Amino acid sequence: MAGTITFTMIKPEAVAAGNSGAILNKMEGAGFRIVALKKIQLSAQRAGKFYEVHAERPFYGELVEYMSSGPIFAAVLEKENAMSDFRALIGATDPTEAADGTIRKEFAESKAKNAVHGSDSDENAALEASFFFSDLERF
Ligand code: FUP
Repeated sequence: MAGTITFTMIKPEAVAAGNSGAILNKMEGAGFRIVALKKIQLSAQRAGKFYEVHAERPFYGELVEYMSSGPIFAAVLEKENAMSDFRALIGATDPTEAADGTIRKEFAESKAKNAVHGSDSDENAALEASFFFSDLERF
């Protein structure tokens, strides 16, 4: 039976540090199937649109600047209970609070530069996946 999907990004600091392969390996090792994957650099405008829900938060400007500062990997992942299992795999937003064995614990630099994104609901996973990928790019 096909699982549900979630959406992830490997963020600029993790890509620049050469951790993309290790992070993707952790995702596949945890049972997530890569449905779509691409390396892309967001413009500030596109990053601002992606994070529009945070527009009123004090960190929004820095978040947009950071997420457009270098290339990222965007991916759609599939697994049973993908969204919630993936949130568990990446760990807390702040790496100092992330559990041992999580991706953010191992790879994140800080709360802002926290290595990976993971969708926070099934609805957002579908919206975020469609922000980056057409149906023709998913296998
Ligand atoms: P998460 O769902 O764990 O990615 O966290 P949020 O949706 O709360 O935040 C989205 C992104 O905003 C985080 F990945 C990093 C950034 N952020 C900050 O820079 N400072 C904060 O205090 C909270 C979030």
